[in-house]
Amino acid sequence: MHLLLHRQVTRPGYWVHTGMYRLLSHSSSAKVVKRDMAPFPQDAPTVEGPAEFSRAGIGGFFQQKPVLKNPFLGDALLQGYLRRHLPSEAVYSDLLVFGERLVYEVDGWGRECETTPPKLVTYDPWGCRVDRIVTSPAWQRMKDLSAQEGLVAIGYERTYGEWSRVYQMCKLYLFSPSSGLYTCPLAMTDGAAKVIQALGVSGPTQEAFSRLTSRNPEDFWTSGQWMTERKGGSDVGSGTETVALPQSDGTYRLSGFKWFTSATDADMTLTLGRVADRDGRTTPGSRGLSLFYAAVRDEDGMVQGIEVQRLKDKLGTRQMPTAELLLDGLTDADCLNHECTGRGVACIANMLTLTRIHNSVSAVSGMRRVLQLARDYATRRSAFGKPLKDHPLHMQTLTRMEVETRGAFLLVMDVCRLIGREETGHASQLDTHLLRLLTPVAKLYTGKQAIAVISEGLESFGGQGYIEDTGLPAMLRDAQVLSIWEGTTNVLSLDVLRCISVSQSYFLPSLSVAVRSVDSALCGLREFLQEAVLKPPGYLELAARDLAYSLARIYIGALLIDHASWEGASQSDAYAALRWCEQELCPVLSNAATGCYNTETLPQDAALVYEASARQ
Ligand code: UCC
Repeated sequence: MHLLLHRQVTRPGYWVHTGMYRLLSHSSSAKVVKRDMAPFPQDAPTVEGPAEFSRAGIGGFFQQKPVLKNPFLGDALLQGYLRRHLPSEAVYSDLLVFGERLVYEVDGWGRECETTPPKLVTYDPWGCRVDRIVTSPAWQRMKDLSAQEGLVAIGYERTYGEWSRVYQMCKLYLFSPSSGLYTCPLAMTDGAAKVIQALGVSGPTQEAFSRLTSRNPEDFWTSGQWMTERKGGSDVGSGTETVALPQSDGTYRLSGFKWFTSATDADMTLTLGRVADRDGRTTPGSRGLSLFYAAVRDEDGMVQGIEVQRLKDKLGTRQMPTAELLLDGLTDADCLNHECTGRGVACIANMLTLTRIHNSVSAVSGMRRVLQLARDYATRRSAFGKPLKDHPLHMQTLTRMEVETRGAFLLVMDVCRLIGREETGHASQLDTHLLRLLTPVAKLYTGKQAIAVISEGLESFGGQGYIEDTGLPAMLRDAQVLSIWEGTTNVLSLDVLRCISVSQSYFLPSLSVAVRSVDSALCGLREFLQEAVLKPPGYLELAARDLAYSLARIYIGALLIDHASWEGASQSDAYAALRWCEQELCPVLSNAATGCYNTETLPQDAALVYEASARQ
């Protein structure tokens, strides 16, 4: 029977399947399969193999998979941006070599991090509580690589002055999609180093700072950022229950429950708590919060004064441990804002700025990676008689993704440029205000863009984009967190609103160089703001998200035009600017015209959402 269904005919290197395959495929001719094996010598005798072990009639066609190529070489905008702003041979060759390393070494580790997620070992075999978080070998290799490649250090060595942050973030942008989410601990590590540097490197934080910024894997530390407690992660002022009890040696003992702690295998952390007075009383709200530093592990890597309650079961970011921690008298915590207790939120704000920038870099890098794979695939996959790349509708979709990605890249790099200027003392007052304003704008906008672009990217692989072991679905799962952690879209929209009320007069004139569509959107934005301040309280809050989107689109439009006007720009740069400006740049104005920010409709909104809920 088998022989009938599956007859093998020899020819060097080829097997011919007939019978069952023909029945299943309604094909009139036998299919030829190129076997992945050394060809038989021409004169080899024909040997009939055991048919039950030969391959079933699975047909002759196998789709070629998308191939990851050097992501630096494949990124025209990144190269153009560096040629324009940081034309350094050393930077070019570092990124080129790093790009090769990513393809041939690191990308596989990233996959291993995904397929070997961390585990919590609560007890040792003898019943002792150990709370050990076991991560994959690949995750540990990522830590060593991060130190060697200077992924945090570059931002502090400042070899390229005000452009050092751009250099660092370009490298992280290449790394991120292959990093198995190791960019998360790096974001917090970078943020912690910046907080420590801003507050003054001294005492216990001296060693921490040098370890966080080290290029030596033996010395390198990562940091956590424990801000979220059970009462919530957005309203930190009222959600933080952690109490800090002063000790006679000047340190503090922390007691509380941290609900989300990312990359919990970190060596140290920054966290918020309320200093208790002699009677154990604390000050409520934001004013009662102080900032603490703690090295969380002993020399054997064991946590001290902490119980790891459990690891979170997450939609994505499964590569890294996210834990619930009971701070059960975490000892030796140092208060970093002794002189000004109650300034905890303001003191940790530097960390928020940097992690939000890292978040934006990760968002744009995910967009770029899915595009690089999708465009490669479009050359390998044929449908309806021609490669996908020759189908105009498919190409239109990729073009739209490309325009989104270019816009996001320029926005994010501009924020990196601004932080570089601020850190090296080159920032004007306008730069400082723009940095404060654009950080949440970039984070909220690129977080949402990444989800949309990566989702579209998956679709460009057809059903294969939905298949787990292609590695593609993990990209979408991991993107979903980008709009949530480090401030949700709405929380950041409200932050943008806070910044505008401070810096409005500095922001608007800075875009006056943009072309007509950007100009008219800018006029629309000005008009909206002028009218909005006359509206009843609550109006601007309802408009906050659309306002932030309008700022992002207008600013990106101006950046694309600016980049396209550079003498080294390509035709594609100009085309990207044109395509970007085709969309509605100021949605807040047109939505305002519909009356959708009027607070009178709030009761109807609630009635709509809760209709029938009372009957449940
Ligand atoms: O921890 C998390 C996950 C870690 C993983 C990190 C990886 C990320 C990248 C990965 C890449 C792959 S998620 C949890 C993170 N939590 C948040 O992001 C908090 C979200 N909530 C907010 O941002 C809120 O707006 C709060 C907490 C800042 C609001 O608190 P308050 O107490 O109401 O704050 P105020 O009163 O608005 O501000 C208090 C002070 C003010 O300073 P002064 O008093 O001088 O005016 C503010 O100007 O803090 C200042 N401030 C800021 N300064 C507040 N926010 C900022 C800011 N963003 N930048 C500068």
